[in-house]
Amino acid sequence: MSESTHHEMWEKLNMDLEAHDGLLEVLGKFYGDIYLSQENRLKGAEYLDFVLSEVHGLRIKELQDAKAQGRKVVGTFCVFVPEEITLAADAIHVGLCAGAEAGSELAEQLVPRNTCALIKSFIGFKMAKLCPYIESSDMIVGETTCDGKKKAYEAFNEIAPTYVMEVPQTKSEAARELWKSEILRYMKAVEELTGVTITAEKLKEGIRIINGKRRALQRLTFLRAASPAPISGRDALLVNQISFYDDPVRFTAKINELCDELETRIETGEGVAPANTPRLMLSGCPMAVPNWKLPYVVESSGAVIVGEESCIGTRNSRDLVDESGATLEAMIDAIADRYMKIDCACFTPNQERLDNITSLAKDLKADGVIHYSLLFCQPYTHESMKVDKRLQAEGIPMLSIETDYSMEDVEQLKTRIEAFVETLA
Ligand code: BJ8
Repeated sequence: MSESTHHEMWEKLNMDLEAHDGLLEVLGKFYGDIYLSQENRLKGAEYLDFVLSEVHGLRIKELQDAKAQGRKVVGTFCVFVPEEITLAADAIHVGLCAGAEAGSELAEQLVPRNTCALIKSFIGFKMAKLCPYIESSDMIVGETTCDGKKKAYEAFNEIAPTYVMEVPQTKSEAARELWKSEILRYMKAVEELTGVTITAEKLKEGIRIINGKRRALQRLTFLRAASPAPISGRDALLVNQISFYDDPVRFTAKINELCDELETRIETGEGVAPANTPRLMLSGCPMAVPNWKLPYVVESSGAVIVGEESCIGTRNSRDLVDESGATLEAMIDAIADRYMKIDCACFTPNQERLDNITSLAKDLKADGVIHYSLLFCQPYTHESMKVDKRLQAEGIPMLSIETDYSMEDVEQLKTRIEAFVETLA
């Protein structure tokens, strides 16, 4: 498909073509510097490169073609929105979180300056007409997680109608009931949107597909325990990022192929860095495309990343939906139970996150953890202190980083990370 056909499509989506061309140019260069410069990349990374190069092109064309055939697109910002339900209504589920600064100044007309970069980014992308996913969405779903997002959706609703799911803040029985009722409400809304009635058969299939996707991601996580590290943290993050955009069945097949290749590498002792390279795990806020800053800095500072404890990482793949339920009711219960296990820092208390981080760091044989919070993110900045305390008690060193999407602090981050890595070597 030619660039000019893409342009026609973007124009129909009412995007700002000039600004968007500028964005793609910067991104292309950024991707080249961060990804294509890597050595010993897997053959399966060609799929990642292709999907990313066409993330605003062929994938959007696929969405438009599906829409022309009557299917609907649901855009989301949080791993709490159950993809199984979206799929059961024959709709397509995509992530809308953004990881670039573009449009952030415009976003400050709607949300305060001291709002995290992730929120400013999705609002900015909409206001600057830069995101073909937002423009392709027939339904945009927000959620009551952190205060920043809750209030942002009220403002966002003025420029893009947003349906909001009420995510509870605790893990009590009452909270679980509330969450189940929210899943049912979402189910009804998606049925109304699509005109499709969700049957037990359709939901079972949705659960099977999304469990398949999560199993492939779990397999990748597990293989990264090998030494030397068989895949870079940058590429593994990209796999997790792409999981929010690509067709889930195609994605699952490709990631399983990539894992086959990883297994062969592990057998032959091949890796992306020597076996004695310090192994770091990232933990904290999600890193949306194209937020590759921290992984790049870490892996340019003499370390290799072996895991991501975040929603664009293990928090989204760790738990599966129980597939044994035969009735619609049993499946909804299984979905509610699975999603209530998400250990987002918006919950109080959130002890299980500390347990999960500790066991993941041990499983992946991480020498240390970098806790990553976006500036102005209360929940994760707060929990970084608890994570630090817990990891200290376990004898796992931790470095806490607070940053945003700008490149201004790259040198400063590099200095801190290099010093941390030296203590681990
Ligand atoms: S389940 S982590 S995807 S809410 S960085 S916007 S928390 S101020 S992203 Fe998240 Fe769902 Fe939780 Fe996961 Fe607020 Fe923090 Fe910004 Fe954040």
